[in-house]
Amino acid sequence: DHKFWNTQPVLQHGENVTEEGPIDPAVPRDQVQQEPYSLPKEFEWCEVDIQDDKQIIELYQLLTMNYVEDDDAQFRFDYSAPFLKWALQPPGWRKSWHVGVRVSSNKKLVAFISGIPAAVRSHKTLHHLTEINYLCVHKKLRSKRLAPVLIKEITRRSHLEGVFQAAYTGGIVLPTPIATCRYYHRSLNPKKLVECNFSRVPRNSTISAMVKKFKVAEQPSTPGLREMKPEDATQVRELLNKYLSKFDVAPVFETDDDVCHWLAPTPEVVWSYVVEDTKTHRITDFFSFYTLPSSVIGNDKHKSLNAAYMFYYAIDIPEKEAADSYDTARYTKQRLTELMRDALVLAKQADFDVFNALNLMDNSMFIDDLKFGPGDGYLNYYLYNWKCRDIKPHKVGLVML
Ligand code: NHW
Ligand code: EN5
Repeated sequence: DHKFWNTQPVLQHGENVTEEGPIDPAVPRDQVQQEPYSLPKEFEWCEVDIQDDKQIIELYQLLTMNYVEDDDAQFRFDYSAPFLKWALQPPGWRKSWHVGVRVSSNKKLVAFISGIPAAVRSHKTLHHLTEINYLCVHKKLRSKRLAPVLIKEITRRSHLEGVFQAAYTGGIVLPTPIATCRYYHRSLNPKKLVECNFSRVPRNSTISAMVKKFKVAEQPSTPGLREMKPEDATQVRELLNKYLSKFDVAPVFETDDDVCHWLAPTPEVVWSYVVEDTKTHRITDFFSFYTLPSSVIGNDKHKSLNAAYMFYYAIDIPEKEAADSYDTARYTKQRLTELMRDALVLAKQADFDVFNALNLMDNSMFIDDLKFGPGDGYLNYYLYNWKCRDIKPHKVGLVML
């Protein structure tokens, strides 16, 4: 029983979806509650101005010490300040959706929630919705029902902007996931992963056998592979939107600006590559991954694990393969496996310790061949105020940071 979630416009446990659509109707702006929700008296609301160096560091420190951990509290996500600036300021971002809570007496930042605007399609409906992320309450203030107040406040601020749907993901199960994906991990630095207790040496193996098993090539092998440039945005947008159209939930990149923001390389944040056909100079393939280190909790030797996460990718299916669904699948598996093999090489060159991916999109086609193994974490996908049928992991085309 969920005292808070029971009151919210989300699919309740056991409810069937007969028709997709909103749960609550949209409300005109002048009928939206104009005052912020009340906080317990020792706290006050603030907008975190992440363009201000002092405030982005306060947010970074709150999250570094208090954000998501794995089930055994061995690792904690350590989103960098440049990453947070990128993640929270896409085209159309709003300062009023970077919501903080401070202690009134000393102004210490103790809680946060954010929204960013996004165009996301579920089945046949295109939503201009809010993507919610970075919900965090300081460890010392847990279980005091602050999270529901943060959620209601970002909902109110979303309604004020005329947005009545949201998308969010989480490790925990709430009412009610539209999809559940599993994390997979590909070791790049097995020795360090073992020293951090991220992975173990199997009983029938040794460290040196593992080092050998997870070696990758020195250089990528796909002809025409190069870093993406902002000038590639138009072609990447077309290629990616077309590829994403086959999934049941996926973003729509509506402008070249969106593509430049999310998918052009950003140092230390996002890594993006294209394959330019050596003859026609057309872009035929694209892939990207992002940097998200984790703090290693209570380890004497290692303080941080440097992880790359698979982000968006797309391949062009040549006409002769596209004519037949069997040939399409075979081509996709082959082409993707070779591209992702190169992604691993590039990630290794950039000194990542591990390459992570979820079993969404077409990732299952290369996960085994490229020696990814299942992790102990799952990621649940949610839509707020929208009834939506269950979606299988391989039909999920949305990646949230
Ligand atoms: S998921 C990562 C969330 N953050 C963390 O896990 C960081 C570490 N944990 C914490 O900081 C990515 C705290 O434990 C948090 C909860 C703050 C998580 N989502 O204050 P109370 C996101 O950011 C419910 C949703 O006492 P707490 C996505 C819980 O079920 N609800 O707990 C965020 C319970 O309700 P119930 C969550 O431990 C999406 C109530 O909160 C939740 O001190 C947000 C307990 O509150 C979670 N991850 O603080 C929803 N974790 O009904 C957006 C707990 O079961 C919805 N709860 O009694 C859409 C809004 C926009 C709509 C626009 C139209
Ligand atoms: C919203 N955008 O559980 C974010 N990570 O598997 C919130 N496990 O790293 C969503 N427990 O399996 C948060 N090693 C959900 C994820 C929370 C973080 C999380 C998991 C994902 C993880 C590692 C470490 C486990 C430590 C003990 C794990 C095994 C790797 C091994 C490599 C070799 C092949 C077999 C698997």
